[in-house]
This record gives sequence, structure tokens and C-alpha cells, in this order.
Amino acid sequence: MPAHIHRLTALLAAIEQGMTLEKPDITWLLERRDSEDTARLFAVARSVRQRHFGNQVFFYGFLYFSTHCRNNCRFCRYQRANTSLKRYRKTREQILSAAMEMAAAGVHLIDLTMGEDPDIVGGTQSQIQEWVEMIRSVGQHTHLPVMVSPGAVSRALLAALARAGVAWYACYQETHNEQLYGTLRPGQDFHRRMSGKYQARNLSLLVEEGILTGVGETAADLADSIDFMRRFAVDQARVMRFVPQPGIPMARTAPSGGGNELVTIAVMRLVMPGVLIPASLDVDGLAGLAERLDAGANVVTSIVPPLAGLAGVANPVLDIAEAGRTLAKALPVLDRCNLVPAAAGDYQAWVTNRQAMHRRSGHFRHAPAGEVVPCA
Ligand code: SAM
Ligand code: MD0
Ligand code: SF4
Repeated sequence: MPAHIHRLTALLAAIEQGMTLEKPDITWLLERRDSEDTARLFAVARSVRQRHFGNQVFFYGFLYFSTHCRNNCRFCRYQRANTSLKRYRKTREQILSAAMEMAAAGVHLIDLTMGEDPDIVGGTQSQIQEWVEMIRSVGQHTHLPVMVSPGAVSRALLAALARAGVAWYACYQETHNEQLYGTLRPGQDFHRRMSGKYQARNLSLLVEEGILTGVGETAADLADSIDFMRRFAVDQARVMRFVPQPGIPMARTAPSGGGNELVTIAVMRLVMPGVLIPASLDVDGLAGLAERLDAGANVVTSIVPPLAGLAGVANPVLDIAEAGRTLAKALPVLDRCNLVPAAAGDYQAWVTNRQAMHRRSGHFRHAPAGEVVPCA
């Protein structure tokens, strides 16, 4: 038997028995590309998912309510420097109406996402207050947990969001290699972005972390990210492939990284068996859903109402007007993957359990070398 097959067999058997993977093994697994090897990896990822979540999958409604942004992330079409773009900021009524539509369709959560809109996060007290109240009203009207993806914001703002009943703070580092981060998110302090995740956690918010593939990363970089996510105990762990978009310089000069999104999803599942892992419709649309679920993901994200004039991020329009990012279109795919949508109460129960788990663990803080340090 070739040595790599022997190593894969041994590792997969050890994982099935609950062994903790070390970083060199995580890196090695992330490098698997042979289709027979990846098929085995995905099969074990599905069996680990089955053990922790049965055949249940969650759905997240995605509401990108402001596409204005003060930052210049190199990978993102909403970067400030991109002037080839029509931007929008939805009203409270438009936001509530789209959220209600998705709630009625059966999503388990509403993800309220924005660029770092200078008129919101950089706005006056009353603009910020109005924004927090809008977020509170989405939870109150839909009776669903709310995730907020506002970028790097102050502790005071996170505290206001927690008081408004928000369940989740999503903030993606993209990479935990500080040097690579500096090229992807120029002018945005690495440690400030990291610290926000600890502040959110210590305010009892659940935290989603995310990384990109295809941006110049190595397999070892991805392993470092996954290792951080495990030590921090993120509640949701995301990976998305970089999608080059016209209007941004990186679309022409994109370095190809060492990562593969599907393999990374599977390895995340093996390293963090009980966390939520998105299968995002934002990268390859509906056509890419089955392969992400088959790799071990268990949350369908980027459900978008077709006629509300709302955009995606990685892909601004793909499948939206065609109603491809809806539960109605995703359900037959789930069925083919032998999966079912979870009951609403099961999602809320997962959230409540997870919050209780973090309360028992106490408070932690970010340290510059990347350690997860308990607060004295
Ligand atoms: N502005 C907030 C922020 O940056 O945290 C919220 C938006 S955030 C949810 C947008 C995320 O989408 C980025 O963190 C990145 O992971 C992903 N993204 C943006 N442009 C992308 C692209 N072209 N391809 C793939 N993913 C992309
Ligand atoms: C998604 N397009 O779920 C969304 C977005 C932001 N929290 C999530 C990247 O794929
Ligand atoms: Fe702005 Fe977020 Fe895009 Fe960066 S990723 S440019 S912060 S919207």
C-alpha cells in the first residue's frame, strides 16, 4: 500500500475514535487532492457530522443591508476604491420586509451584514442608535436569532448589540498569517480585529470566524487558522474560495493559494466536530451546494429573497433574481444528500447550549502571539 494511503487510513481511523489532530497532520490532510483520498476524507466528515447533528441542516437568511464601505480589502468588490459600483443602503422598512419574507420561508437565523458604512459605524450617536434599534426590531418581528456582520467595531457597539438581543457576531480574519492579512486588509489592524472576537465572546455573543482560499495562503496557514478556531472554540467556522470580481485590482493579479475550499470544509469538520460549518451559496450558487454539504458542512448560508434588490458579497447577483438562493430550491438538494432542514426549536436549542458552554468556560483575551489567554 502506498505510504500516503497508509497514513490517510491511520489518521481517519484515529479521528473516528476521537483523537485530537496535531498541526502537521492537519496540514497534511489539507494538502490531499487525489479524488479517491478526498472522497474518503469527505465520507468521514459526513459521518462525524452525522454523529453530532444527525441529518439536520440549518438555513441562514442573508441580508446585505448597506454596501457602503470605508475599507479597501483587496479581495472585495465593495472596497471603497471601487467606483464602478452602485451602492445602496436599505431602509428599516425594506430590511424588515426582506427579513419577514425569509422568516416565513423557514430560515433559522437572519444575518444582517454591511460594509463598514461610514454613516453607520462612523456615524453620530443617533445614527448608531437608530441602527441598533433596527437590528433589535428584526429579532422582535421575526422571532429568530440574529447574526450581525458589521466588520471591526468598538466594544461599546458590541455591548449595545448584545443588549439588543443579538445572538451572533460574525467577523472573518480571512487568514491568521499576519503578513498575508496585511496585504488582504490593508490599514486594518490585525490585533484589533482579533480582539473584537474575544470582546464579543465575553459579552455572551456566539462568534463566527472565517478564512479564504485562493488568496496566496499555504496549507500551513490554513492549519494555523483551523488550530486557532479550535483553541478559541469558535461557534461557526467558515471557509470561502476567493471569487475574482471585476473592478478590483486583485481580480487581475490574484495569487493562487494552496487551499481548496471543499477539503478545508472537511478538515474543519474533523478538527471541530460539533461546530457549525457553512455551505455558502455565495461562492458557486445553488450548483455548489451539494458538494459543500457532502464535504461536511451543515448550514446553508446566503439565502437571499429574489426580488428585494439585495446583493451577495463574493457573487453579487449569482442565482438571486432566479430565486436560486431560496429554501424552495435548496430543499431538493438536501434531499439528494440525505439531509433535512432542522426544526426551528432545534436551532435555538443549539444556540442556548453553546452560550451556556461558553459561560462555564469563563472569559478569555487575545494575546499578540495568538494564544487564547484566560482573563485574570
Ligand atoms: N464588512 C464586513 C466585514 O468585512 O467584516 C462584513 C462583510 S464580510 C461578511 C464579507 C466577507 O465576504 C469577507 O470577510 C470575506 O470573507 C468574504 N468575501 C468578500 N469578497 C469576497 C470574494 N470576492 N470572494 C470570496 N469571499 C469574499
Ligand atoms: C454568506 N454572503 O453567508 C454571505 C456572507 C456574512 N456573514 C456572510 C459572506 O455566504
Ligand atoms: Fe468592506 Fe467588508 Fe468588503 Fe472589506 S470585506 S471592503 S470591510 S465590505
